[in-house]
Amino acid sequence: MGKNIVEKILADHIKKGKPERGAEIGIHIDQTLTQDATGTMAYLQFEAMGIPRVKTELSVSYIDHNTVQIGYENADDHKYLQSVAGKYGIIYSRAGNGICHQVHLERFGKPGETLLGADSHTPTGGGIGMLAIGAGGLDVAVAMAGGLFYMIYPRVIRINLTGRLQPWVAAKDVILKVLELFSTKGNVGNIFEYGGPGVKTLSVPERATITNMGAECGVTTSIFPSDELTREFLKAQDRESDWIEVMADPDAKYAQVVEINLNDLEPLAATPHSPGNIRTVREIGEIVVDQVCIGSCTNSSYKDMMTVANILKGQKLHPGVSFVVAPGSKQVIENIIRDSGFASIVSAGARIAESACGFCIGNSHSPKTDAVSLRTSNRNFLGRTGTKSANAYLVSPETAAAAVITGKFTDPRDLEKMGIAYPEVKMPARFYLDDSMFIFPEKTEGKIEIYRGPNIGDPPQAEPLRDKISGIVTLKAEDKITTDHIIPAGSKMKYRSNVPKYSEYLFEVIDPTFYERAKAIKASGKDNIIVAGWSYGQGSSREHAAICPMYMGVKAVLTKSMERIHKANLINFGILPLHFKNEVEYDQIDQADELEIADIKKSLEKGQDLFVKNITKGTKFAVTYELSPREKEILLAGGTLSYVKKITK
Ligand code: MIC
Ligand code: SF4
Repeated sequence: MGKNIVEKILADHIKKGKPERGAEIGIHIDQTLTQDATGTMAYLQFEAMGIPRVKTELSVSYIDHNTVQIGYENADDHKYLQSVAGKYGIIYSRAGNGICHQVHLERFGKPGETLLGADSHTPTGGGIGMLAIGAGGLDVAVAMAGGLFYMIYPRVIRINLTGRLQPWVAAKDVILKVLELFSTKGNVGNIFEYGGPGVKTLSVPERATITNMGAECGVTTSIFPSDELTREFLKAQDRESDWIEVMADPDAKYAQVVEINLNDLEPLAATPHSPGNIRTVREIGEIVVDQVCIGSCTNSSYKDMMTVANILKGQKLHPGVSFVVAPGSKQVIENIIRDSGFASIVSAGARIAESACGFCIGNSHSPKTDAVSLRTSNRNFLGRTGTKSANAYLVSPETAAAAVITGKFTDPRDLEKMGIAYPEVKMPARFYLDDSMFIFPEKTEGKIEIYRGPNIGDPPQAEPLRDKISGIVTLKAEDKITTDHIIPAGSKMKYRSNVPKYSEYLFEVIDPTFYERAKAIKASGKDNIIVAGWSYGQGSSREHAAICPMYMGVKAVLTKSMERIHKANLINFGILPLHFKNEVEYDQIDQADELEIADIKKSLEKGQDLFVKNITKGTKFAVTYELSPREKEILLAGGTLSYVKKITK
């Protein structure tokens, strides 16, 4: 029987478990990537494992998130990461070299291999035919130490592309369409595999835009075939020898097949405050726009930048618009300078931001109060821009550029009426290349001292699972609570290496009093328990959304459903992830209720439901869990770090 691409790559990498849908499998990881905001914790944990050198084929440590450097904290973290990279055989990508996913695609991604990244948008690598998966930093640390990565053997959904995108309709509109079809919840355990005759009409960066934002659907990853266009892209990067063909067999089977005719698509936007709220740009109408931000790992490639440059050539920005451009990498900047695109962007009035995450994570360029902000990034969760009252819309570079000129939401197809022709951007046959912003480990010989400034603390340690949880519902939250709600990034992200301080901002965006409540409950000797609706933990891979709750004494999270990476992070840090057996029980719990969950160990061992006694209401109800035997052992050991130490003793 023929195989699809996912089955082929998994077959080459599976080391534990059976290739059966829904089963837990352990796979070998060829490459890893980390970024600085998740990386400090990942490397602190890696250090604690006591392994002398990384065991992967290639590991890269990128500095791209916390590059604002107000105060010493970010710079301390960078120096720490640089010293760790040198000591343990990791390539260090310096601040200024670009956003991890863009740079990794350019310089390191390899078709047919596995990549595990401490960032949820690692699936960008799927654009080049890699099985690229986002995970918490601790899982990435384990992979660097030579351990397997555990995942559910996926359900593979084929997205069959036919036709060709019409002028002014972009790859971003393809993934926004996918988000319209699949939404941001209910896709755990699936992988999107793209195929069909439309694939060959999309360049590698366009494919990468599509796989990047599959993360918003909550799928494990997304992947395109590796074909002649992939070969050309790698050749232009002077990496043709990294190319292999990766194709699905003609008779490959899929759990589901979805058709998208590229001809039929039109410019789309994700409206506030979820990437799943999709409308056409025409439907939205001519809303006045205050800010346009172009960049982020979704849309910051050479092709994106040249498209914007060609649209803006000879144009000036509208007086009402603040316009920010952050090219994705140093390579992108150097190539658009050489091909005269940069001048058009600057001349149009762009504020050029560093090649980094910047505006995307609310780390800079927060818009004004109540602003309408058009962004080419991938997430528009409440407060993520850094301005809680702002309304962020996610659009293509074409739609963003149109608003720069008109000052309002504009279907980019209407630019033709203004005499602006559709820019057909050709991919260069050869990029200008310069790897001098990487520090390769062989150049860091000798004994390297690890640098630890005052911002670097010890990784907090979970405690072994107790048989009884006796606690208070510290927070009852709704559906689709994202990790941006749980622990904000932006200006608070500099505390990533300082868990006690960072914990003060838990749930700040939805409930600024959470921290004080949790502190008081912990001080009273009770446990903290979080209750939430569907799709808890959407979004980022940040394990601080588990570490900080753990630090505050959260022992269980009880939800209607939970997203993959967040659930793994909770387990890694010893927090019990539970589900309502009967959803109506959610309605019968209130914040501040006192709950008791007893006989936990015996029930887990026997695979039986747990029972929650609601002492306040005088009720009792069953809750369930989806935990593999390995995950149960991790919880019993007190988190992954203790578990790894135990099994490698
Ligand atoms: C994000 O886009 O939310 C981030 C910031 O890149 C996160 C990682 C983090 O929180 O450090 C992600 O996507 O995993
Ligand atoms: Fe950086 Fe934004 Fe991409 Fe996250 S989504 S990696 S913050 S650019």
